[in-house]
Amino acid sequence: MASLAAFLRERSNPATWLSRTRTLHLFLGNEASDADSIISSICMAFLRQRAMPAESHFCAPWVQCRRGELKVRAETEALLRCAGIDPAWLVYRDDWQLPLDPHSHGEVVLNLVDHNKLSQQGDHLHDWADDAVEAIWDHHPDLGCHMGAKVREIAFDTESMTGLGSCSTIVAEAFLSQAPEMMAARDPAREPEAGRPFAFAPGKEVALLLLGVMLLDTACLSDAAGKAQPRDIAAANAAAAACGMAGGATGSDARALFSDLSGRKFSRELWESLSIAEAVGADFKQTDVDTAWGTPLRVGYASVLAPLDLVLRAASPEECHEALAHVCADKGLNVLAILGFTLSGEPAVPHRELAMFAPEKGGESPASGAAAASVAPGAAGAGPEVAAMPSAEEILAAAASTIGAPLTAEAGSGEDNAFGMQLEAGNGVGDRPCVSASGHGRLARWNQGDVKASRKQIRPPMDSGIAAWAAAWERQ
Ligand SMILES: [Mn+2]
Repeated sequence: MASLAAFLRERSNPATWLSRTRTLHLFLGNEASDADSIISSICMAFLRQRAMPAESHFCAPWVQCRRGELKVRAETEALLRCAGIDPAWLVYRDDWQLPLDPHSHGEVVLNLVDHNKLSQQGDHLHDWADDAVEAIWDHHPDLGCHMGAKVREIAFDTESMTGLGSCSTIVAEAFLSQAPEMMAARDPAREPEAGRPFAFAPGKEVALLLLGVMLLDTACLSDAAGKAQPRDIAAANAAAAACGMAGGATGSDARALFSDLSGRKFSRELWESLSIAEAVGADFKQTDVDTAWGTPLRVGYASVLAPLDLVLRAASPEECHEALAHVCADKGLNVLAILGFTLSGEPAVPHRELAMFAPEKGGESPASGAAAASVAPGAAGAGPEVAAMPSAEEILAAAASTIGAPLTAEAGSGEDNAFGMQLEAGNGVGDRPCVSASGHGRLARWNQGDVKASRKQIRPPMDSGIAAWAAAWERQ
């Protein structure tokens, strides 16, 4: 069995991917392209290739961020290098194009890892891709798409709104059941290479990669973070054993691995070096919903791992608003939620903040031109008709109400709101109040009492609440 490094090197030139004589199996992580998405899709492609004849089936991971965007994902880069993988060997979203016709070069099928609905973001996926999804391995709420896929393994319980801590857990379980030798103990006969903590027999780097992600996704299996489920703990222990780590996934070796990766991920210097636009793009997802006024409404969700005061720092509240309005114009957003997560102290105590920004001009989504044109005939002779749409104030209020977040200090007890949203006191960026308005838009900020509620929990009620509101909206 070739090593994971050899497997990836062999796939580093995407010009060799398509061939008339075989099926191309692409493995995609989600649009945010975090450590879980990148590592899980790489490892799953490696495992699936093992079960298929190479002459007729070619498995390749396709990383869904741009090549230049990996540097913002410092913990992922470090983890790859620690396992002997050069990030340059990976093929990124901007390195390759999906063929317009999936049958023009032999069959192309898609495998979704760490998400269960193909991304709407960008134009790099063609229409046929929706029907080419063959397998799904995920731990997010099931959006009920790609129902024809042969495999739909989605570890999320909609009743409790909780899923497995990491998609890497599912991948590790698959290795343990299908190729246990690849997750077996490290090779005692080999010395660690320079710069690496352990010596791996070929194929066993997988255990280190998956363990690193499981620890990152569960804050080192911490109870306070509330992410790790028994399956995560079991898989992490198996992976730690494979790496020969003393004390399993909670021993000193694993804790050292976690604190190195987490230190990079939460690095103040890293987040300080990013502009508002770069910070928003570091871990970003979006949803489009249909509206009563015609043009789709686009909601963005950015996860950031630094205090919002740091991420939103600007010379003045107006400059902060201006930068956020630029991001929204760039991405075609009508509202942007920024979810801040930080850890402090030892043992680490988690803290969450939330900001929502609605730009004054609204998003210019790619569809808005066509939709606006379709409204025009009714207004014949009345001059150019601008379709009525809600103001930034209305959109912000609607978005906030979907998660029970108060927009006035009186309502801000935090106790009764969904997710314990408490309107933040007015300090931080200049003298901005917790809800601030400018010519660029409106910004609201909350402290979040429920530290266990991440984007995975907040996005579904926001998506469906905004969709219901937008579909029923009438001009006041
Ligand atoms: Mn994940």
